[in-house]
Amino acid sequence: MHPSKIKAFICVVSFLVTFTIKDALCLRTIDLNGHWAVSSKNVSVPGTVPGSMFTALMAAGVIGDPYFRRNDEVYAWVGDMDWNYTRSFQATADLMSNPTVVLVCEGLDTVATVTVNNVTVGKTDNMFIRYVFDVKSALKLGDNVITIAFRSATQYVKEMATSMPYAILPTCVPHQYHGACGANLIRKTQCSFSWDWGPAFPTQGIWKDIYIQGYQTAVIRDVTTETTSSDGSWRLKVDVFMEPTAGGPVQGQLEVKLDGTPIVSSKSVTLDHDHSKVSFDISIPKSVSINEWWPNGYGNQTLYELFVFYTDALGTMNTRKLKIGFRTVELVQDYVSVNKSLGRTFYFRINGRPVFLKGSNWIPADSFLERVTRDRIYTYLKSAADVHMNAMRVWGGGIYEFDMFYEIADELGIMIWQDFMFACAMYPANDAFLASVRIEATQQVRRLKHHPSIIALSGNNENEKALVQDWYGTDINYTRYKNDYLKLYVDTIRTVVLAEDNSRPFLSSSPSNGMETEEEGWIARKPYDTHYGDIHEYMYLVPFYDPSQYRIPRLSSEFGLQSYPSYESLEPVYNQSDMDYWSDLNEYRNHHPFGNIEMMAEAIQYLNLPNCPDRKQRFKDIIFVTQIDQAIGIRTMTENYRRWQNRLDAQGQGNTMGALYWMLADIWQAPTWASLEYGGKWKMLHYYAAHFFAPTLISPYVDGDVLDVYVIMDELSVKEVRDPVSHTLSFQAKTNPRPFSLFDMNTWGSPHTGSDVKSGDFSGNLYIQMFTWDSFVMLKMWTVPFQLNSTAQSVFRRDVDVMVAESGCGRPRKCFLVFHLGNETSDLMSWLPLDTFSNADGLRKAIIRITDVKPRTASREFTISLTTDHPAAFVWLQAYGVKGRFSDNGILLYQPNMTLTFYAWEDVDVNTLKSSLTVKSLMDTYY
Ligand code: BMA
Repeated sequence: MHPSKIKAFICVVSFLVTFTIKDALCLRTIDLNGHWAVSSKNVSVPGTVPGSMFTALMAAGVIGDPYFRRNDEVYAWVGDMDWNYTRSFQATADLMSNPTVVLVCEGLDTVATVTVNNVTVGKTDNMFIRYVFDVKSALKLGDNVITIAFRSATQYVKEMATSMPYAILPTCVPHQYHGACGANLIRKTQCSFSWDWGPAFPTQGIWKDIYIQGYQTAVIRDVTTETTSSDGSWRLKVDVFMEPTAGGPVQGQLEVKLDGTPIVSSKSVTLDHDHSKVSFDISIPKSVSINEWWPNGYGNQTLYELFVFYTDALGTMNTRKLKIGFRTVELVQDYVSVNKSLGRTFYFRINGRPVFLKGSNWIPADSFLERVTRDRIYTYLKSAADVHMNAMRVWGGGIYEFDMFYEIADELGIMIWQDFMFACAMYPANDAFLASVRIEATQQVRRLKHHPSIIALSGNNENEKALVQDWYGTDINYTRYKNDYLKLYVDTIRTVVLAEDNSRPFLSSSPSNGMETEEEGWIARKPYDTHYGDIHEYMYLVPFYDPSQYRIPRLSSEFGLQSYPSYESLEPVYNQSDMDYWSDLNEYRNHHPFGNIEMMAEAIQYLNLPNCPDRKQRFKDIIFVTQIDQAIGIRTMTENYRRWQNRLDAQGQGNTMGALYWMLADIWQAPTWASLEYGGKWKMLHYYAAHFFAPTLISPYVDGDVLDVYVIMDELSVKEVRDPVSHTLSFQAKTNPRPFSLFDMNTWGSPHTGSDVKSGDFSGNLYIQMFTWDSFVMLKMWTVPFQLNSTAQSVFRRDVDVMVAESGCGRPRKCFLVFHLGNETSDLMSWLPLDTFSNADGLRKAIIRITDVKPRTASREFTISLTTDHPAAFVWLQAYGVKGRFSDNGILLYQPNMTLTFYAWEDVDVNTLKSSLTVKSLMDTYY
């Protein structure tokens, strides 16, 4: 065999066997990740790539933990200086013999000049672009030096600001962010200049892989796929983007292979600069059985490996592997009724099935992206899937996430709504900026297109609304800012998307009125119209536990309330003297203007404020209270949205088909809207999400004076039914009722396997039980037979006063209701107090004990037994210092005994766990 063929053979075998790299590059001859020197005027430290100067300085002991106290402000100097990254490497004769030798920078942050042996090989100004620089003539045999000289992002934007013919608004963030100004003038993670939940760490560095490639003929640069289905058979379209060497055309062979199937397709190709894209359009015969990819809770997440091989005339091979899924996505925007003024629907159909989006919003998992490991992303997304989320929006102020993020979302069935990285600002629309965005958008769409999890692309976060409502003073020259808006999101980004990826819906903004926005010329007269598209809903001072306070949209892609992370999370970043709700540091740490006051104003509407004379204990208790409010508020809103999926009121409100609360996980330790703390610990809200997102949900609420109880079942096999006269939509069961059984339920809190979509609708009993706060005795039970004909249906309505009288519980403030489905004690339950906790009568301090902690046979699982001498609300367990989560938390304990499970995320012995455990409930916060 010719030596080059042997090389190609070894290359492919190692690729197929190890499966390690997405980008199997036997041609990647020099990996430049690893050790670099990082230096500025007076400082020089070793650095690791991928990485930033902040973590390099931290590792060298020059700076402390950037997240400690006010270090974001203290270390502002780091971001204001220019930093150089330098290293040496060896170039072999083998590499030098290639006609093309390029330096591939997958991600540079951000403004930089790249030199090799003092020869400038390229300049960069967009961290979302992969730069490929020709380095052939700058290289020499043997020792070489590469230097990447970064400009301070904060200094760069000052220059940019002066060069702009008019102000790109806003020129700065609110002072409460303790942030840097001008993030909108640089194509960089917008929140790295600070946000209302995160610190300013305007990083510089090499944030993705960097390597040198030499090749004789061509390399595969990108591969995209698209799957479509008609009449039960699939079509697979594969586009291979090649980068041929300069000069004359080169010849080779391209082959595409779908692993686990007989599908193989190959082509002889002739490539040059103008002919570098090769397309395969493959009809998959019906005889080849293809399993669809489904969202979490609706079926399996089947993925297929797709291999692409390029072999040139010399026998050199270049390969690429992707994991793809077969699914279709439609965004349905039909009129909701014959009366067109009532608006349009806005829901997703996956593989033809309407799916209610249940999920949250994703921001970067760390200010220092090099600290974001696969493990961390997995823990966060698995926590999302464990509470039955099926969707996540990647918010526009962060990054187009790492490949591993989308790979994990594909595996877990988390549908991704992907924003382009523009948020809460106007942006420049000059030629240079738009040209850069055009490349950014093209590259990102090509990188992401094959992921079945991505179901929508959207131009920006809230910029349409900001413009229409003049958030930043744009009315001073509205037309100018409007034209800039259109140039950027419509003429540039949308044009790229339509050319590159027509396989998923594109929305101009998140939120938007969808098709209506488009019809109104991309800037809606009334953005956030509940009759169209999606809305963001923030209502901080209303009674958060009352569903009637909230609007009823088609889809709510953001809604949230703040809460504090655990005391344990704050300990490494606060001093002991800061451990007071009203301390200066605690005020500093909340970037949301008046956030701390607002949380207290919310709390007093629902419960009595903690009053321990010891301020540290009081702080711990207030943390607990803020988590209760957040959990109840988001439960109230989410359940309300789910109840409205099959209803449409006279004003045309309803058919709500998605709830993505703001936000999933913290970037640092601070009070924010997150349900997961920095590091992944579950706040009470996350435990509540396991209930309010459960595939089968009992959803009680008080409608005026009436108790109304819904049963919601996502897993009904549905048909979309239109009323023959009004044309209004509902999602109705496909088949005849069959009795409800416990077998049908995925109980709350337990990880859902997602492979058992139900094929009938249900009949069964709902058990409604009345209790009082001062005893374990059930006063009365109502047994309610019902038959479920649609995914969300009211099955019981009765006047609260009548129920209070019938049960003899006295007055609403004394009572609460417990609900079960299937049988009287089933795990599928819900509860509802009949008054606020500040009014609750009969609730007193309970003595709650942890009586037993036992390891289970499954490793890292423990059974915890509890007893209480009195009903207790918001019973809260903590495992101090032990990473993991409970099967449930923030519980209503209305019976003397309960058992729970603790799922540890790392090895822990039973005694360590036992001694880490504490338990408290609401009444323990009063002294
Ligand atoms: C929304 C988001 C974020 C912000 C959040 C909370 O508007 O898009 O920009 O962090 O609200 O204020």
